[in-house]
Amino acid sequence: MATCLHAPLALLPSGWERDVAVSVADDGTIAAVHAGRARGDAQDAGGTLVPAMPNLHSHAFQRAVAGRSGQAGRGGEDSFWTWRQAMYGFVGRLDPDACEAIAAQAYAEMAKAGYGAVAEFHYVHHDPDGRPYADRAEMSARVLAAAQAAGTPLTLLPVYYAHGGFGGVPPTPAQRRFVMSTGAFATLVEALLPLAAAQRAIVGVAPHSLRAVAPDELDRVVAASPAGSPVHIHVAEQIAEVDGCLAWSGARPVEWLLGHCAVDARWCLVHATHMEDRETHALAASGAVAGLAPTTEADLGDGVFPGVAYAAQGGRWGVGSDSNTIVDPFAELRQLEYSQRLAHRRRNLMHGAGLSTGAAMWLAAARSGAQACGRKAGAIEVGAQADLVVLDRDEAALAGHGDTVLDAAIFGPCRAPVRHTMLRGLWVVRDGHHRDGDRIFARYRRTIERLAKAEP
Ligand code: NGQ
Ligand code: ZN
Repeated sequence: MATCLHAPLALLPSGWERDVAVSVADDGTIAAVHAGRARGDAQDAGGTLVPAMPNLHSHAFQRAVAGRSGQAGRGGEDSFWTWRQAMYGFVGRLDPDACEAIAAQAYAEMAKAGYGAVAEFHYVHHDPDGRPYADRAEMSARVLAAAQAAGTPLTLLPVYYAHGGFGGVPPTPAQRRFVMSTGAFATLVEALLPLAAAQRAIVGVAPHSLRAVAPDELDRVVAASPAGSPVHIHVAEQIAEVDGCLAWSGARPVEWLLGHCAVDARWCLVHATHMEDRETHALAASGAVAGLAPTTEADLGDGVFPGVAYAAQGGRWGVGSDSNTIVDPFAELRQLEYSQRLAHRRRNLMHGAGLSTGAAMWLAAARSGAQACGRKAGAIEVGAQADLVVLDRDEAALAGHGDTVLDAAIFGPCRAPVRHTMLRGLWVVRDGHHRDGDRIFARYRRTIERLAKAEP
């Protein structure tokens, strides 16, 4: 049955509007939006309405590694690369059941935190010995089942991974669970299409990185993508990666990618942290989305994305929870803006015309995040998926705020700004509780305790 919601304040593509009525059709899309309407017999939304934030980059299984990488490596030397070793250690113990349980917990947490659709960059395909499961799509099917359980609109990005470094370096034993031929990859993509369609999930492709994928493979992986679907790739996250790319090709990673692939609006370049001005300009002009994961990038010591220069060129960007060490779109936006403030020694840098920084960032990230997920979503407008967040009007940090409510939620003393979340027209989170959160958490707890016991 169609729903009509009414909110005293809502963030529409045009900015803040008062007394907004939103009709949601049975198919989970927005059928009508009207500002300046009396409530009538519409349902009271329960607070300010904003679009749910598409999460453009997740490795759901890494949720189980959160809080387990707090010890510096030997000699006090710790980095992205030692964290990766620790993370691979966990990969070695991940079985299909755990994959599903952990992903469901991560997706339920995302909905509670205000995320809508999720793009899952999924690369653990095989068993711990690197042998394909009897069903080659086993692990992908577990990710789909987790999204189904959590009510998450999923964009599944099976990852192609082949090498341990630039120039076709062979993969390490720890990477053998990720590796397959381009032929097997194309078969996997085909096999996923009907599974995904059954729950209205989208299938794209993800060549892991220029480190892990050779140029001819990159072409074949993109050719294997369903027409018009998203193409995501990690790029220029670490200085060692930039140096490795220069040594291999004479070009920087973003420069190489833009020079060798027809990068357009289908593409999402994840991280793109290290760019020179000409790369920043060229990426902005391509129409691709820069997939930022500011809290993960901070956690891993990646560097600072050139946000000010990129936004000045009209570059599109969105955010993702990536390692799921933090699952909170408000925190991602805060980290992004603060990184720019620290670098430029100024304030309110990721701003937008006529809106406060919080609202401008939310709108920009939601729109481009939806593009990266390959969905019509991320905006309260007719035809978009009804992925909506109701901010908590009983949260002290938000009290008394109108047009500044997102600034209070992002930059203020607020831990839990989200009250309700609607995904594809259904209330998945009510009063901070996920509709299936107890069952999902019970399974997660059993799983994580089992895996912790098995820790070497
Ligand atoms: C990943 N994560 O694939 O999970 C990567 C680490 C790599 C981030 N880059 C592995 N944040 O890039 O080689
Ligand atoms: Zn990633």
